[in-house]
Amino acid sequence: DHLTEIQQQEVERQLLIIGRGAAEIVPEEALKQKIMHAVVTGKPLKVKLGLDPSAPDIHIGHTVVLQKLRQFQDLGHEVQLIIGDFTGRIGDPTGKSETRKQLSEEDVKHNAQTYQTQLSKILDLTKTTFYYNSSWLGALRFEDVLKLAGKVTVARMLERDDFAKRYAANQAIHVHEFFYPLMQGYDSVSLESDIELGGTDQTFNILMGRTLQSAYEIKDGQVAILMPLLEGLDGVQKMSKSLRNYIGIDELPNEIFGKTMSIPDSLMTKYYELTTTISNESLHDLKRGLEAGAIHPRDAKMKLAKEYVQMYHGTQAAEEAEQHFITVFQKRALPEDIEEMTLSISQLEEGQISIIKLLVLLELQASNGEARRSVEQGAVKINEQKIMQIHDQITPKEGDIIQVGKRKFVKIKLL
Ligand code: TYR
Repeated sequence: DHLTEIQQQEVERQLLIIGRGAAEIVPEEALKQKIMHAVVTGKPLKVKLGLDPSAPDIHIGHTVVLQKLRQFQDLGHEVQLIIGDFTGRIGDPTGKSETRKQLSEEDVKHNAQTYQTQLSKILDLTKTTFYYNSSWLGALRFEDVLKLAGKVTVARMLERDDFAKRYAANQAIHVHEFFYPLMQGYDSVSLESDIELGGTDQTFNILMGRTLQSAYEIKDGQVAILMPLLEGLDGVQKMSKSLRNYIGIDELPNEIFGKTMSIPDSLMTKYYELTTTISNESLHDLKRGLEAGAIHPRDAKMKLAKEYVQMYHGTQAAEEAEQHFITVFQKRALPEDIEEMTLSISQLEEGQISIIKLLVLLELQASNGEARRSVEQGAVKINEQKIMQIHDQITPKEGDIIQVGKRKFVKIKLL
């Protein structure tokens, strides 16, 4: 309250930007205190993000936290980017039902290198310091490790639900897996981070950092900023390399464009909010427009696809990818007289239906099994867009054209 009015406004402005899209901020009050402190003293906050280089590609799912980091940088704060070359070798057990295979030192080195180049497309490198956590974790002696392990109880470890589940199900938990959260937390001790970013699945690990900072007598422990997990192209599961439902930021422009066009309509605002730099006002307008039917989801998607190519390959590539998509889409000859099939709204669930069910209902396929095989073979298209996953949920619209193979077409009539 000894802030000037201008300082107070600045604090509010920063909180608004930082809060956008965040699933949770823990503890919220501590964030405000930290920002107030930064505004008054002019000392930037140290904002940490760790990435385990377990796969060499950054995808749109990762950019959710990266965009948030960029917002911090634009507000004058500094980023501590940890390449988890040491943690990456154990692999984060978060969300895993089995012990992960440990990566080799070689893999980790190679992946870490491609990360740095890709990250420079989003972050302001003048406000980013890169760290490799092997540089401090690798230097700990056994007695240091014992001291670290002495700060946390087994009961607390077992509070983490994936550990709890495995323990209850008599599935192995190896002791080194308990070290994962300790190592991640120790990174925050080592760098005295003010804030740590992560997806909501990182809650336990990040709060462990806060606990350990306090155990190592660092005042005002780090604040957790937890971002929602972004569903991938299938619209259901979290975007990830292993599920092949991702858009890599290093993919070719036409790939990025085409993949973006296959995102379910229902996810448009979420993608815009979390993965683009669109202003809060424009975001609001987009939301309203889509809800009111004034903006067609397809147009919103075209714009998003172009935006991604522009962000990761530049303006010219964006123009070209858009043109390419339009030409290919329009050139492909569809038969003149496509049979219309009626679909009743009551056959949908909240406007949606699984692709398998849809194919059978429209009599394009005789059975679920047949439908599944066609999707798996890449033979199913909606409005010329290939359907990738058998568990895709579709939002059918009047006039949509569903195609199986080269010859079977149906146009949807909604009733
Ligand atoms: N556990 C994080 C993940 O899997 C990566 C990470 C590693 C985060 C080290 C922080 C850290 O200090 O996404």
